[in-house]
Amino acid sequence: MGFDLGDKKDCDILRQNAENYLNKWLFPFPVTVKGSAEDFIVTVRVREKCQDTVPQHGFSEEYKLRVSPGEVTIRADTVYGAIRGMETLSQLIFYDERYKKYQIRTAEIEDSPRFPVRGIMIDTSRHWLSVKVIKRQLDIMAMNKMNLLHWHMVDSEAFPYQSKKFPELHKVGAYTLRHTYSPEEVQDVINYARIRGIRVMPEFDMPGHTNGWRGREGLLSECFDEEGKPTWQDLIDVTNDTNFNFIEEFIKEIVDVFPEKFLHLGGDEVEDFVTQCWDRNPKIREFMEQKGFGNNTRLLEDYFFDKLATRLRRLIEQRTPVFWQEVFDNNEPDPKAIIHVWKGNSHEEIYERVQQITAQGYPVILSACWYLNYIKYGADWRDAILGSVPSNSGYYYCDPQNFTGSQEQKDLVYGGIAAMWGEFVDNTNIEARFWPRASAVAERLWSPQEKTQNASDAWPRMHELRCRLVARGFRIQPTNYPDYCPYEFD
Ligand code: CP6
Repeated sequence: MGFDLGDKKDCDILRQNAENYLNKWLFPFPVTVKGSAEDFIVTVRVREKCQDTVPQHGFSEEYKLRVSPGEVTIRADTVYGAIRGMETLSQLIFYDERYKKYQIRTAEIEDSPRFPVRGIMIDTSRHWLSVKVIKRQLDIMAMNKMNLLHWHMVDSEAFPYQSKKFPELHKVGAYTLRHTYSPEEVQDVINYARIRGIRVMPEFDMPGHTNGWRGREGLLSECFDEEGKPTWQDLIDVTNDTNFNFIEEFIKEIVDVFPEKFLHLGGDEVEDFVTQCWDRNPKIREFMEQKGFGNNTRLLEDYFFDKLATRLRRLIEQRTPVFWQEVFDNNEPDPKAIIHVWKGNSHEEIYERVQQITAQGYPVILSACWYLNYIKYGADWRDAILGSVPSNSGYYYCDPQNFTGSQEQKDLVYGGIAAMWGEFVDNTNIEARFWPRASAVAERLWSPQEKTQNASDAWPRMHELRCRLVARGFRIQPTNYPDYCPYEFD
């Protein structure tokens, strides 16, 4: 077996994937197409150029795959479509018990994703993740046809990002100098993702969840407990213009480092810290008086987000800002912003929020249904997980367009991100906790609604994919159904 890449012989994306599928993911298995010669060639034909492409929102992942005794062909508009086709081809290979050998199913497939955004979120603040482990997740994502890594880079606990302009941030904020990401490592992750048709969307959360930024003198406002004693500083001092200069300079660097056009700026849970850090802070209170905000800290939040938008306007011209849903709930997001939904106690409640946000014309990315950091006994990819809502409310059954609204509203639902907050995961357990639970999300976001109504139909696919990836050396937990794999991990 080999690949004929046609006029794209020099394309790094196609070459590296061809090599990986041949040497790593198909193993040294002697694969045959039933009824054809032992050896065969996969013809890959791609319409658009490969040179200098970076996957961006709305990129085509469509492909046509034909496997017949006489020929194996992958046709696609983009190299990213072609590599999705290579993955499907690899999944058509099976062990034929009768002939005691590996064979490929014949097939005629035309395939493309239902939603443009299909991702996972990692949190490298609460626990550091090695580049090696992040890359393993990127490999598994590609095998699940996911296309976006949301990198929640920093937070209250630690600042692992090594800034070129502001090295004091990681020097003070990282757990240790080893628990960081150098500029070379960040580029390595971005490039590894690009080769797999995966975008890397960084998040720099502000103005809350910012204690990790403590290396920057004067950035955080002083906070006080009930007795007036100094306490945990987790909010930016938004009254100081120097801080906006700093944010502007910092984001300028981020825009240079990350080619991804979506830029996540957080905005979540600001109100958890408003009492300690703004209400009880005399300097902030005085500023609020001056501005005529009285003691309404909501107005100070608005001031921050307005000023952030103004200050970043020039930079953001080539970017789309993404905010957690509080910025929609409590403030007025930039009209260009995407709203990232993470709250809601049932699928119905979540659909209702998506309905309201799209009614205001904002695009939505959904995570609320897919908080994979929650664990409990059972097959949560399929069954109840949210509050006390019974069965059929697992990850698989959440459909982001399942609300009453216009076609325009439905089109504003860009997709979803399975989130894994880092409090209880690190290099030792993130892989098994993510997968195959995120595979249920991947199928929901890729496949047509009418073909994905039923988790019992999905289970054999989940199981098959899980075993296949176990055989490829990934630590993917069982689908929570008594089962076995033809190849067991050892
Ligand atoms: N950190 C940040 C977190 C969470 C959020 N933002 C979070 C909230 C609730 C749960 C898990 C995580 N740890 N920055 C919310 C978006 Cl259950």
